[in-house]
Amino acid sequence: MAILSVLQYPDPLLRRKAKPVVDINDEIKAIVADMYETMEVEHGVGLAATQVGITWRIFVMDVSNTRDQRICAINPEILSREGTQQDEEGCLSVGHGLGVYDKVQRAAKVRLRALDLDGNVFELDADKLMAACIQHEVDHLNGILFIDHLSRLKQERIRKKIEKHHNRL
Ligand code: GNR
Ligand code: NI
Repeated sequence: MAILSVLQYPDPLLRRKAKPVVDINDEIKAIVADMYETMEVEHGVGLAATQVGITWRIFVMDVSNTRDQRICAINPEILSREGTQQDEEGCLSVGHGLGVYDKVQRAAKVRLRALDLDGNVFELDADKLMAACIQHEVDHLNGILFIDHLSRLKQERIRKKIEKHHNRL
């Protein structure tokens, strides 16, 4: 197992669209194990393969306080969305550690369909943080970041904050 480095905005690799997994082989299983480990050490509630430079449609998630309810979603699809919610989001790839977070409007409830590590299809109804996380991770697999959902002004402020941090010395 290994801890993977998490790409940071504005890395163009974060804009790639991930490809469907065709065979859940040992390589894919090893990637997922590394993604779980990376999500854990970075204290994220979710992590998409795109964030660690891998362009397969895979995300991992654990929204529990006990950190013992891991979910791996391969080739995830959001089957339905219902209602709206607006909650604070942050991203391990956007100004990690700089206090970059903002409210994002998302569907309040989603139904997810994906493959698990054994290649079995599962469906999951989610709300609250889990619903936000699923939408955030599926966005990553399509090259979309949470800041894309914010106003231009807010995006510009975040971009400047991160740029300043990169130029610190
Ligand atoms: O750790 C994370 N917290 C979070 C909070 C609200 C909605 C989505 C998330 S996901 C984020 C980790 C991350 O960057 N995943 O891609
Ligand atoms: Ni993210």
